[in-house]
Amino acid sequence: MSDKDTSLVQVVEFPSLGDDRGSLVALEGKQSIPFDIKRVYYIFGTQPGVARGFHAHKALKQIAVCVVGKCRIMLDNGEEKEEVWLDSPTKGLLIEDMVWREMHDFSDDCVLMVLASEHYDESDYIRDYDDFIRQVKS
Ligand code: T46
Repeated sequence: MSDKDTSLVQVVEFPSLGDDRGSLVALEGKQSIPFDIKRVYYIFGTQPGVARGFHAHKALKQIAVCVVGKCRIMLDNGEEKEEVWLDSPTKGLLIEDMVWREMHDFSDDCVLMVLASEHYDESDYIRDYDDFIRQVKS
């Protein structure tokens, strides 16, 4: 599943079902996506110099894909940090729970689509970094 075998950055390569008309990627829950998909959202029109994220989730798995453009994702599990560029519609990043995430360097055209294992729940967010570190260590 992963082309970089570390605990933090887990990249999923989606097969492109292209033909001479162009390309198509199909994402299915519990198949190419390793969970049932309960929610999809996408981030676009990000203003120059803006970074997003800066939180962790207590119990949420997500796959992030830049379907257009690119951005840089930083992941932090409280012990180590890793970065990855999302720069292809065939490249998904699996983000597990209790991982601090930040999204940086959005290209002007970036459309970042995220598939999530749970419905939106603000109480699942840890938005304070010191609080995140405390919860990871406990
Ligand atoms: C994540 C990263 C990768 C909703 O009402 N429903 C939703 O499903 C989402 C995702 C957000 N919202 C509201 C909550 C805020 O008022 O939209 C607003 C912006 O959300 P937030 O500031 O959390 O956005 P990001 O870009 O910092 O983080 C998002 C996701 O929230 C988060 O789960 O992992 O993208």
